[in-house]
Amino acid sequence: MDILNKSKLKAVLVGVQLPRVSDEETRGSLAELSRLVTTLGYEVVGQTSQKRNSTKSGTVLGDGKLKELASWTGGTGVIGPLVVKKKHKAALRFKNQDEDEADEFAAEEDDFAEVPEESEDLSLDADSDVPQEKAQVVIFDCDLSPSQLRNLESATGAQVLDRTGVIIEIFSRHARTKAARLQVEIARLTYVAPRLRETSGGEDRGGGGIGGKGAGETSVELDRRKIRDRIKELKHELAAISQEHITRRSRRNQEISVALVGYTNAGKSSLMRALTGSEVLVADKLFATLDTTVRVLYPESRPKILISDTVGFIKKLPHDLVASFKSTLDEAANASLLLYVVDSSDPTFRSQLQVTRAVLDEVGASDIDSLLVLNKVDRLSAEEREKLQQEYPEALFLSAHNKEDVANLRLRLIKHFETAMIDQELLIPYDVQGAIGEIRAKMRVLSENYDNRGVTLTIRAHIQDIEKIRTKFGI
Ligand SMILES: Nc1nc2c(ncn2[C@@H]2O[C@H](COP(=O)(O)OP(=O)(O)O)[C@@H](O)[C@H]2O)c(=O)[nH]1
Ligand SMILES: [Mg+2]
Repeated sequence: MDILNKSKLKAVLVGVQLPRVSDEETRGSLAELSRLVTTLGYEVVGQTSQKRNSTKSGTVLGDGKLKELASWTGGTGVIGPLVVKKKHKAALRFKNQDEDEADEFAAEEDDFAEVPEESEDLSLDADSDVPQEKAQVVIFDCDLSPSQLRNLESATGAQVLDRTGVIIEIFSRHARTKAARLQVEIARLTYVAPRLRETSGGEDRGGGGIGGKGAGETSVELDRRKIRDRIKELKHELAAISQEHITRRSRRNQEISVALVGYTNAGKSSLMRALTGSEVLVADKLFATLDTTVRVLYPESRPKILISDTVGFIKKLPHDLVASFKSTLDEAANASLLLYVVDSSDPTFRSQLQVTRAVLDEVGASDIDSLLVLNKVDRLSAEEREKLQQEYPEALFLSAHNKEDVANLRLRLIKHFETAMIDQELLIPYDVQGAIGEIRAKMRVLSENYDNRGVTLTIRAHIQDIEKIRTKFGI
């Protein structure tokens, strides 16, 4: 991962605190955005937030705040001709966007007039975490209209993204199955369509006549129409495969897998790293080819246990994205075991757990075994911990940062799968080739004895797997 570090783009985050939203919520939401943005591979170098009556003004922020932000990115702080440096634009581009066009258009007159400027800043100096380095990307923790996006790019000279854009990009990286990819693509196109003016120049208003455009249809309108058609097509495809999907589910992967589910910040990725060891991925060719969110439990068990990380529930998930979020949970819906991970030090974890369970039921995971993991117990007092233990007697209490806890969880996982297994003695004559190697690779060998008839192995495995080996080698 160090190779990537050098080329990481630096990002600053901007929160907007509306009336009746507490400081705590604003901070929590920004912290979540920071994790999402880091997931996308940016380095978050600073952040700021401002109290506003609404997010509707042309630049969202007040003039003073905008200047402050622009000083972090090397921009002018005022809306002028848009100049986003090309090398800075590489980070997050939607597939259909034309990379070159963003440089060409200048802000249009109507940008300024479109939404009247709001009242002046309520407090100019909300908490800022001033970056030590120049940032190339600005990410807003709210939704931005196409013209706000353009105004902000103009004033900051940086690439500007909003929360929804970030989330859609994460989902598209996590969508693995055909259905999930279609679902996310629909969400992406729905998001992109109104923002098209942004990258297509939008200069030939009312033109028409060229390239099959309808009378008076601009190129943007044409593009939008194409997108609408594409969305329709995708929806048809999606409907056609949902049937297929059900049959695929019944052919559930033979491999044993554990899926970590829960809200972002619960500690899923930390647990994943601790359970699998980050170097393993690079070392093990087989798993390096799998998606990075699936790794093998380490030290390895027999049979191997795969661990998968999920996107994680997001607090303010825009409604349009709910369907595509659910589709990214496909990994979890196919797991052999679900680990519900919660941050036990977060006072809202109970309601989060409820939502998580309900959604997993909806995606067809209700018949999967599960364990509840109350993470971050290092943050609890002895009394708090005791109370929780009474409330959740079945739960595993641990800290992802504690090696011993993680080792215990590993044993617990192995034990979980072993309860469905049986111990069996197998006599393998010396003239049977290959059986011992295959058994060792796939199963846990409890003991071995050599005598003149052959090797007697005591193995612990699923009965079907033992039968398979017996049939294959005639033993
Ligand atoms: N104190 C404490 N912090 C933790 C623990 N597990 C994770 N964290 C921290 O919580 C934050 C979110 O963890 P992460 O694994 O990214 O959560 P995810 O969003 O569920 O993948 C990170 O700053 C972690 O270092 C824990 O057991 N104790
Ligand atoms: Mg994570």
